[in-house]
Amino acid sequence: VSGSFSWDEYLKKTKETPAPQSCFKQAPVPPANKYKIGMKLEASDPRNLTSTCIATVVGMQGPRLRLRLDGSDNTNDFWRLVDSGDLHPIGYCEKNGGLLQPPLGFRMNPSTWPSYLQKTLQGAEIAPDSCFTKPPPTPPTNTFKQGLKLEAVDHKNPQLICPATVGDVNNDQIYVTFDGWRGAFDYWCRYDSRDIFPVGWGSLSGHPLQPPGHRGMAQYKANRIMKSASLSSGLQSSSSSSTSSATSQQPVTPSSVSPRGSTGA
Ligand code: MLZ
Repeated sequence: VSGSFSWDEYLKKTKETPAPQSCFKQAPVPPANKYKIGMKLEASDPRNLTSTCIATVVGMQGPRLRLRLDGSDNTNDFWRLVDSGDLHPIGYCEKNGGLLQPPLGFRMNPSTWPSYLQKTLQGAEIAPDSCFTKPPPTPPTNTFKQGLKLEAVDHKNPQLICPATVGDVNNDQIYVTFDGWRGAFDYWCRYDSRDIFPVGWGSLSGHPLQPPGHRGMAQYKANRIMKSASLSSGLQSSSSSSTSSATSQQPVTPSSVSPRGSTGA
């Protein structure tokens, strides 16, 4: 499925503009991923942000890690960039006067946590310091504009990064709308979210990029077929011009999503 989508062609067809790199809290050159599956590190518990827990790398894609908190089940995995500020080497928490905590939903008796922790770390493969990369600087202000294109993590399917459009801007928030999905996956996030990327980030970083949804893709393909058909068979201009004026608005335009623009973060 992925690999068939080309931003170049898509942007030419839709006559849309990518959001510039300077909008994003992302390194212009995606960080190298030096982790290995099975390595352990410290991570903030996404469901309980004041807790630092032990996490294991259970998967990866480009510079993104799929993490599972030790002592939790396998239904609460989460993804972080290798240069996320939420990740630290084992020992970091204690060095800074903290205590490692059991994850929310620790499956055993809380009183067994200290011995569980000790056993977990014994003989474990510990992620070396060289795996950790400082997070990129935060752009001073929100410079996104409605209608600019980007790549964004689908929060309902967080392993996926998909073509998206800024549907609205409100102070430090932007509304991420997914091309071709009629709003089902759209969300508000901060402009400095680590889940949004400049156009081309997927191919630069080795992370697959999903194609736009059916609606966008159908229009995109129809446009291509109409063009080649009219070129080869000399279809007259009235039908092809009405098609191209309709498709030039596709996929889902910012104006069609703005009525939902008042929902909060
Ligand atoms: N299989 C899922 C994936 C949807 C992904 C959308 N991303 C914006 C579905 O078809 O619902």
